[in-house]
Amino acid sequence: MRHPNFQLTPEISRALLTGAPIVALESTVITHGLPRPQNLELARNMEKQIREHGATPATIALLDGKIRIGLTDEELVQLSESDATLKVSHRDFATAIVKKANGGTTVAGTMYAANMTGIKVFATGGIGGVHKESSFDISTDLKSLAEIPTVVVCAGAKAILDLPATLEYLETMGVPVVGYQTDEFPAFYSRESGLNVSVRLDSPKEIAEFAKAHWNLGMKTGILVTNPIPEAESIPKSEMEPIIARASVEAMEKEIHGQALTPFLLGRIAELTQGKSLKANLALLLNNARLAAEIAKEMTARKKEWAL
Ligand code: PSU
Ligand code: MN
Repeated sequence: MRHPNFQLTPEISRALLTGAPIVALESTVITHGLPRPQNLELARNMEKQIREHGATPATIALLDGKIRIGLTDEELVQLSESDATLKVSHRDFATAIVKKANGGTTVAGTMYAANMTGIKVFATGGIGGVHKESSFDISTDLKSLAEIPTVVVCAGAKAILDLPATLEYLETMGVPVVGYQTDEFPAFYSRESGLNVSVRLDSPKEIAEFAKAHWNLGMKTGILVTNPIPEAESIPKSEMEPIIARASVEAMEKEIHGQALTPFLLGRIAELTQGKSLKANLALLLNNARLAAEIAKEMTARKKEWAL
């Protein structure tokens, strides 16, 4: 792929040429989602998990205004320590480019860049969605899921969001919501939400076959794969609800809106749970990296059968 604003590492270019499995990783989780030094540790561990499961990781971010597909370890360090990073969703790419800025790409931003490059599988923690207390705050992540044909592996969405409204939006836009070994839409820290997925699939192979069937029909949407947090690190819904409610009220009182809202809520929830939510967050991210690597392997094995 040749584009003046994109820069791929030689490893990713090679993997793309040989049709090897690749998993894209977002970087807003590094720049805005997690505190230091856990952000760097997590970024390294996600890459490691993906390699150990037979795929090539492609962390996507902006450095000096270039859209970078794959980062060196020094660059991961630079990104994780940088203070002046942008949170880059669709409308922010050109800003980062003209200002030669560093930035972490959101789920939406990462889907865009991965798809431009030809990477079809992407692992993240939780997607953005429809916010609760705010009258018209809907994440670009949902629009991207409606428009960009990639498989996004996540642990559902946080209960800081209006989960029923988020699922309604995805239904309206024709986005399949897959439950991996579950019938229930997981709520990030919690395995339960009381809400249903559109289809339950029990293996990476079944997910790859589903993606093939969906896209070979001419569907253009993304596919959201929801992977519940491992039992041992999960926090029950009843324990999270009051904490989330308190953080949301504080955000309203402090008049925090827009791009700043998700990072504020995540930080407050980590404080209020005395780090338990952070531990859960790290565990589910690694769990998603593993599943995404398995799906990428199954998908590359079937590539020739695809109309894409
Ligand atoms: N949800 C999380 N952790 C995160 C994010 C969401 O549990 O770090 C990040 C992701 O990068 C996501 C973005 O794409 O926040 C959504 O932000 P917004 O709601 O401003 O679109
Ligand atoms: Mn928003």
